[in-house]
Amino acid sequence: MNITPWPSELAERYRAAGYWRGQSFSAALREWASRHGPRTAVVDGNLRRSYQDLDVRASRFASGFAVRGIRPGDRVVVQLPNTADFFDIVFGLLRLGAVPVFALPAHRESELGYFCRHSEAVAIVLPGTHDGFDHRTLIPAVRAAAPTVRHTFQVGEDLGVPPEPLPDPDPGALAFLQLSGGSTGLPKLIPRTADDYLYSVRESAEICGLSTATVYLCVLPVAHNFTLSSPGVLGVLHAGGTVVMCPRPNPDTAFPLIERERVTITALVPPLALIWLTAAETGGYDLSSLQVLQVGGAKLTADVARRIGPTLGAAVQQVFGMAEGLVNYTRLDDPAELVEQTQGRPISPADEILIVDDEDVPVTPGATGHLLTRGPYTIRGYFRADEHNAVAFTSDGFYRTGDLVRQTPEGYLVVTGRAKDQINRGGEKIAAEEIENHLLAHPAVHDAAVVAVADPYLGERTCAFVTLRAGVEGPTANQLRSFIRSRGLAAYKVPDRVRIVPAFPVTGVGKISRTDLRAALRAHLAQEG
Ligand code: OOB
Repeated sequence: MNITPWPSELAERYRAAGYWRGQSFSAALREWASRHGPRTAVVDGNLRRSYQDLDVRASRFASGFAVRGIRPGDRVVVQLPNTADFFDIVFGLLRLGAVPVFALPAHRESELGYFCRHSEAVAIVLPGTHDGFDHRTLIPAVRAAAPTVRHTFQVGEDLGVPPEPLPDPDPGALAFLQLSGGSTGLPKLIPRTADDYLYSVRESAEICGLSTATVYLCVLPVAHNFTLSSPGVLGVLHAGGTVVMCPRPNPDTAFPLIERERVTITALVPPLALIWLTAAETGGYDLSSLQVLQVGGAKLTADVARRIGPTLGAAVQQVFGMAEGLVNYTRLDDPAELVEQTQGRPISPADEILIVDDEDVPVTPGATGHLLTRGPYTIRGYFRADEHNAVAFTSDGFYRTGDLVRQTPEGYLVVTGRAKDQINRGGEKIAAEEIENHLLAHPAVHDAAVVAVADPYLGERTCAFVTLRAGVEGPTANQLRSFIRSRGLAAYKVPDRVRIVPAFPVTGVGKISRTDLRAALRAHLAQEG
């Protein structure tokens, strides 16, 4: 089974309420093209593609993948930078009924090999050289890790062929796999269906006031859930607006695009919002078209939220979402207090929110607790992860987000912390255990614990505590960082600091859990100031 189904009675209710429309991505694209045909859908440098173009190219790419032996249901790992190619490849695969697995451009052989192996992918689509790195060099390692991979395709290759008619994919079936931030050793794959995903896309577009006048700058990696669907590029296409692809997130790249294309809305993580604020203060570009700045992925402080309006001339919208489903938005007409001090409220009246204590008992209203959720676009289980699903979901199907929140009397959520062993490095998620396992692979390392350190700019950075084996020539902290880098993983996962200690600074006796160990080390760091 590729997806954990919703209970049939609930599924019926979601259909009856019009949340699930029984429309595939392929059919959605066809509908958008018939409604908005000649309008500009995507801008990438000097390239402009109409809705009609996207639809025609999706059919050509779908058939192109088919003649190369990709079949409906086959998984294809895609690593796509922010270019117009994204739409050809992803809509091509979706039209065929093949299943994209959305890797991020920062991923390297360690992650890509794992995604291919775990999803039993038959193909991988990689960029050539992107941001100074030649992704083709990853191919041998990926193939060695995942013998199912029969084809490698390069972004920018014209894979299109004259289209053949194809059967419409099942809107209730697995459409694609997103990545979880993860808190255990290996990232989990998140199975999404057209039914559930397109519901969140339509509602998000509505909540964010998108229309044919919308011009969205795609700054964060396009395959991330925020950029793809909250409301993201799919929300914009649903509304008939224009997506402008931004190849790099820095102001020097983004600001001229905002000025030239008269961008109305964009989405950033908090550290980027800070960089943009600083750059905007020095002026130089006309950013007056910008109406909404969405900020999400990590906690935005009220102070920064307050600076956005006056400096960028845009309304701020907080977005607290997760690739597993649930997305919360502050609304565009909310009072300043809610917009600055909360992370919004859910998309749907059918989103169920539970805030519970350590024993899964609901806390008193307004108190802080663990956020659990289920609803019409929140998954019921990760892809092929039975053991993990048993702990990540309650027996009645609530997803344990790992976030600590409280709810205001208005029903808005305030994120106050996190119970999961994850570092949120400016929106980029790092599972402590994944990095610990890489450190433990070093022959001189006896034990390792990775924790978050507060950081004024990124919110959090990573610190790895390491003890070495007795009697071996020990590596230095820098050598350990190089070792991690040599393991072939995304650069943002390399620990910002490595501290070699004689023993873990844990008081008390007896065996302690890794969670407790990490907590003790965090406390130790906090004490040092
Ligand atoms: C988004 O999705 P993911 O899957 O990369 O990460 C989800 C996690 C949440 O569980 C939470 O821990 C954290 O990221 N998070 C926030 C936040 N938004 C996400 N923590 C505090 N404040 C926020 N505003 O990050 C994501 C997906 C869709 C839309 C927006 C973000």
